[in-house]
Amino acid sequence: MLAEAEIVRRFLALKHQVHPDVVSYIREQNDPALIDRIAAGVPDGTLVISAEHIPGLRKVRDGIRFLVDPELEVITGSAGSTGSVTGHEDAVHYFRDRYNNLSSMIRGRMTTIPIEALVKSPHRYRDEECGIIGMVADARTTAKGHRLVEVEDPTGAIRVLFNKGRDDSFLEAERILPDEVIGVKGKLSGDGGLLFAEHLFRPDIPINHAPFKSDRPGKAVLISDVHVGSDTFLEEGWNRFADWLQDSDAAYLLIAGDLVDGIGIYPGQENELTIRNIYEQYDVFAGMLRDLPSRIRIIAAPGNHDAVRMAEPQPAIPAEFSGKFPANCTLVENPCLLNLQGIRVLMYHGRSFDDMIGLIPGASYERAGEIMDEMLKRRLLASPYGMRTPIAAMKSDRLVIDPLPEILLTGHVHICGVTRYRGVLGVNAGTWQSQTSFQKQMNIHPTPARAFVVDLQTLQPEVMDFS
Ligand code: D5M
Ligand code: FE
Ligand code: ZN
Repeated sequence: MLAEAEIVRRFLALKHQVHPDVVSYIREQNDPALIDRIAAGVPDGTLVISAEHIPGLRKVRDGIRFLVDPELEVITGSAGSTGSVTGHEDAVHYFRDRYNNLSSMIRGRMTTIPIEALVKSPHRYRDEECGIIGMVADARTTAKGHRLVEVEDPTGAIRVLFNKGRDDSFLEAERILPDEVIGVKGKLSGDGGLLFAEHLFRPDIPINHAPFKSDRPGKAVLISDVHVGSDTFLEEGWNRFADWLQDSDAAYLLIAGDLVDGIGIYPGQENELTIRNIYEQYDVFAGMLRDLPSRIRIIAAPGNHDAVRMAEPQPAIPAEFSGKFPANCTLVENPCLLNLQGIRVLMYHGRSFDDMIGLIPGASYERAGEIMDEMLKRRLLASPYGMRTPIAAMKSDRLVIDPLPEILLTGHVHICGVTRYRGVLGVNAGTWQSQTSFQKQMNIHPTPARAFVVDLQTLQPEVMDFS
């Protein structure tokens, strides 16, 4: 397989710069002749060769949307859809489901061998390039700075070494997270105990993915983390937002969790609450929603401050708390997949940011967009199991990103972020709460009182500042 640097060099020799997507495509195709074929077809004046210059690779839109209700459909995560979580056995189903879903996204792009075959008869594979797909059981950096990853498929387990000195995939290997599913191509050690990695595959988004765009006008407003009841909730900013909504042409308002501040969420919270009763917090929030134009369809999910179980998927806010919510508000689970006139929106509160920011070198709360890219590459909203993000091991893995949405909406970090990764728009919608004492300690500087407006015909976001 050609090294990344070699592919870049060959394009440079032909006086072209090249996008990393194209480099990884050529490596996956394992077809060096593709370089000349691509270069031959590039129009004059092209600065950087991108996926659209690959001959024969057409943009594919996973097109037709069948809509029961053409205005609003909850595809997954409607209230009450979360099944029961029972005992230990479901963890096995859960991980099998995650593996099946994610491995099938990689399988078409590489030839693979069951791990058991490699481990049991290494002599048969010693001199060839071997491919495996497995879930990451453990990932660590060795004393010499290499990356050692234990990978499991349904047949067995093997250790994979990413050499820091030679391999192009090393930078990506540093970002390998527990419980994500990866493909690896490499060479087996003499005794079969170790696979020396040459290329890392992730489920990822196809480079020719084209998002769906609505055929009729429609705008969605995206917000998160309202935190009603907290003494740092920004009522004035919210009122300016509510006034603005009166005259806006928005058809939808999506709220990605932490609707209220809750009670007993962190030690000493009672000293930072203006409303100390959870029912009253939801009633006040309900009143705020009732004051918004009733023509707007509101969709609201819970977050880690809301009065439902922490483990994800989190159930919708129950009737006990939502009695006074207006009729134009639909309560959904966290996460949920919505369909707004053909545009799929994956809404996830974002508890897993805490885990991913801790594990990914260089990641920061200030750049939530980069973490959303990492979620999309892994096709997982939350990768590690058993860390800060509690996950309910159900029969199927609702944290797998499938099908692809047009928009990924998150919150939780309280700092706005926007990204566009292979056609998917990622928005972290920020918060309506100014800096809390906890965030001061953590050195987190929120960007409060903002709302994002997305035009569903163009998928262009616009940020509105009500602070
Ligand atoms: O989260 C508000 C902010 O605080 C968000 O930026 C994440 C951060 N946060 C929340 N919990 C933790 C923990 N346990 N460690 C580090 N950072 C955290 P909210 O969910 O609104 O409280
Ligand atoms: Fe929050
Ligand atoms: Zn939160």
